[in-house]
Amino acid sequence: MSVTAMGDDHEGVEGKIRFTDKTMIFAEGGTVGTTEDYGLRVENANAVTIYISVGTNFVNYQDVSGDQDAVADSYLQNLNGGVVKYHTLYDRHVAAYRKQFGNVTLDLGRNTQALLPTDQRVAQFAKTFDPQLVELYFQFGRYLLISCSQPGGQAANLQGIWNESRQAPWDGKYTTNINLEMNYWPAYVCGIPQTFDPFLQLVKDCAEHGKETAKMYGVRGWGVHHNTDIWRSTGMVDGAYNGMWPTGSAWFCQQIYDTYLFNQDQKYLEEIYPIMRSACEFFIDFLVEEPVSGNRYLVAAPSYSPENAPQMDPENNNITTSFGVTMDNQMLADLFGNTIEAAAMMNEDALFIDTLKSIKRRLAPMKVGSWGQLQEWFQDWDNPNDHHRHVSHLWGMFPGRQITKDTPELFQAVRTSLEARGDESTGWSMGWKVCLWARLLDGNHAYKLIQDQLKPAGGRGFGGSGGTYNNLFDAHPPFQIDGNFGCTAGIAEMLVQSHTGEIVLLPALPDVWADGSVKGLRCRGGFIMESLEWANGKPVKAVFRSTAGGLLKVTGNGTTRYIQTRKGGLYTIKY
Ligand code: FUC
Repeated sequence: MSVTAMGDDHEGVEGKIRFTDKTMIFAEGGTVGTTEDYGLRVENANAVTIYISVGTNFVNYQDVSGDQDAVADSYLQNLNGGVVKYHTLYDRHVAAYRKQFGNVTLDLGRNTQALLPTDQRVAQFAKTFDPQLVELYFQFGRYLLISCSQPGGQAANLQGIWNESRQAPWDGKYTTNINLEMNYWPAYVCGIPQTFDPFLQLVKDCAEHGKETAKMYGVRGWGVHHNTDIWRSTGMVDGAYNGMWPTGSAWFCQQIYDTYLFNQDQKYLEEIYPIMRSACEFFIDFLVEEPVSGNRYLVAAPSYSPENAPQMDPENNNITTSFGVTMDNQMLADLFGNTIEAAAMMNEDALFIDTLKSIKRRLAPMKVGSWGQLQEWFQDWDNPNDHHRHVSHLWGMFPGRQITKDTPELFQAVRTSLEARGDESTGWSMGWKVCLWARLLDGNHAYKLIQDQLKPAGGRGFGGSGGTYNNLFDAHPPFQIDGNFGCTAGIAEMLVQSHTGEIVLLPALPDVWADGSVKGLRCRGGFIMESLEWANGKPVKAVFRSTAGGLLKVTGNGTTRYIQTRKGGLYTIKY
């Protein structure tokens, strides 16, 4: 049976997607027939296997000339007229899945809570210790990313592949001022690098399409604003309040370069370098001198601190557009810094490297404000009672790497800002805060955030408190998958960190996880942590595989070890 349908028109634009659903039925014994109202009738069968295949005319963001029928047919052809049985397909699927899932294990202990149904465990988690639920949630996050992001497919959007309605919240798109990037935080550290590919493809497409956006501003390079979609839109959407944020490309570049730090793959670097170079060209032309400080810092303007507004004027707090906001300054420092690093490895022209360096020197620095907070805006406008879900100005600590314990004043300022912001928020905001508290090296507070996130959500629709649904899906609310991924990455970040040029074991271990083990997490420098065991809150043994050679520097239990590694070598450290 075959049904063909069309995508809806949207905001006055004609729907262009066609899709065909072909359903094939194999009955063992009995008969298969049709009914007058276009249904199927199976009678007297012992067993029925139903195969559903869906094809669309989507080829890529510029091409919808595909043949939806042929695509749907091609999947059914794999059945070879029913010769290939369900069990064979199922076994193939399980084997392909296990290959990706099986290389990471986490053991934080287990108690009788693990015997309860999941809804009760979520309801009790904040008050009753249930270490296995964290392991389950962590592995569920890996499962979800494997399931919704595979090479050749689309990147995980706001609902992953689990949107249930034709009009998904926020159109089921990609919000680039946090949500899309958060989806990919676990990809490398949690040992599922292949899931990163669709994101990379999205970045490549935006780097191409975003040249139009650059032209709109009259500058070179490419740009993207706070949102994109399957059509790779890069211009401003949703008006100035949400959309006037021209720095999305800087975040994309942070994430694709961070991936290089993990995989150390020169071919990959060659692939991404032109994207980073071109993003820099955009900002070389786009940045302007700010008129306030007297230092003529180069800033992005107009822009804003994602979706927040300074609250110094309660009558007028919906005015957001600004310049030189902290997140932009951090992302630009990161972009230019990383591109300088990459440029040296790519034998880039010296003049271009000098230009990058001279721009980087003129970017606005981070500032500690009047109540000890890290300023969110260029001016000291932060309100200590502001509990906004976005913590954009803390980007320099996570996912960025500019604020560490080696910058103690800024480190403390992040803490002050985060304490004022409060813990409970939307699902994704709590996931981000798990990562931030891990980078603040405060395992107990990171764990408190996991408790906040793993509590029953307020409801299914908009509004209510963020948390987790009974099936362990994250709740903004409504359902939004990013919080699952943010928290999953945060759990890994509590166990190992590698953003400062060394690998730090158990940097943010909460007291309650005194004993445990983890296998398969990945570290920058091309190292796979084949295993880490700890007892009484201290590492006992760690085993690393080097995939690229080079110096392995590992800090654990108060000591630092240096090991010269060779590609493929296995190194054991005992404490
Ligand atoms: C941004 C966030 C919202 C939500 C939406 C999809 O606009 O500020 O909280 O996650 O993206």
